[in-house]
Amino acid sequence: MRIDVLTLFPEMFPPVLNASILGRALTAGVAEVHLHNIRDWAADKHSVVDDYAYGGGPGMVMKPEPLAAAIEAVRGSAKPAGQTVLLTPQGRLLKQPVVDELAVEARLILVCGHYEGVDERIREHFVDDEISIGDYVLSGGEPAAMVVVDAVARHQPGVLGSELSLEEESHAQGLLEYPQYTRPAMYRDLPVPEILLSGHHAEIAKWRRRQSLIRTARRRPDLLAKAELSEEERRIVRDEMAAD
Ligand code: 4G3
Repeated sequence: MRIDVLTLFPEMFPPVLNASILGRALTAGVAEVHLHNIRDWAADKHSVVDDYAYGGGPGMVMKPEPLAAAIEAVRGSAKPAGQTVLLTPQGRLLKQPVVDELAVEARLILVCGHYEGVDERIREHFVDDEISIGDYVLSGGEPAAMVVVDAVARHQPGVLGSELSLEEESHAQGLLEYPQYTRPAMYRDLPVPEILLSGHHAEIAKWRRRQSLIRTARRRPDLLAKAELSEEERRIVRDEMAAD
């Protein structure tokens, strides 16, 4: 997969992209991220990329010409063009199914907005999709683009964990993860749950499933509406919700 990022701040990306599992995946060539400075497509000698809003009001708006030129140039540089996605608080919310959808593309172009936003004509005529990573406003779309790169890269074959089936990843089933422990078995006066030390794999799987259900019922009851649960699992959830 190839991801092109259009941004006014390309220097924000390498420290994040080169770190951790994501960094290893990109170094291994599992995916390529190409960074482009939108300012390079500004036409005037001062490289102006923003301007006042028509109709007045506070804040600046990103001008259409540099953005359009950047998108067209980057689209032309490889085939197939792939989806052009604007990161914006007004986009559809990024959830695992949206990640899964983006992850199968051969190419993605991520556009990071700044100032008070992007000229509406860019949204309408140069962008295929608008995505928000959550209901809050950032000073720029860059952190949101990094979230998309990370989430999408995790799905590429060869990335640690990408071979886990949807069966195994509890979030894919609409549940929260069960609690995890590692050594030591006793930390200060805090023991690891005995079942996990027992070696009874079937019992451990049952315990984990139950913990996922309890945790989801407590923290994210909204997720349970879509989760596929057995009658026994529904009972566990009901009991947990009743126990206040
Ligand atoms: C306004 C994305 C602001 C319009 C971007 C871009 C939050 C998110 C911006 C626009 C952002 C998010 C830049 N803030 N929740 N700020 O994904 O197109």
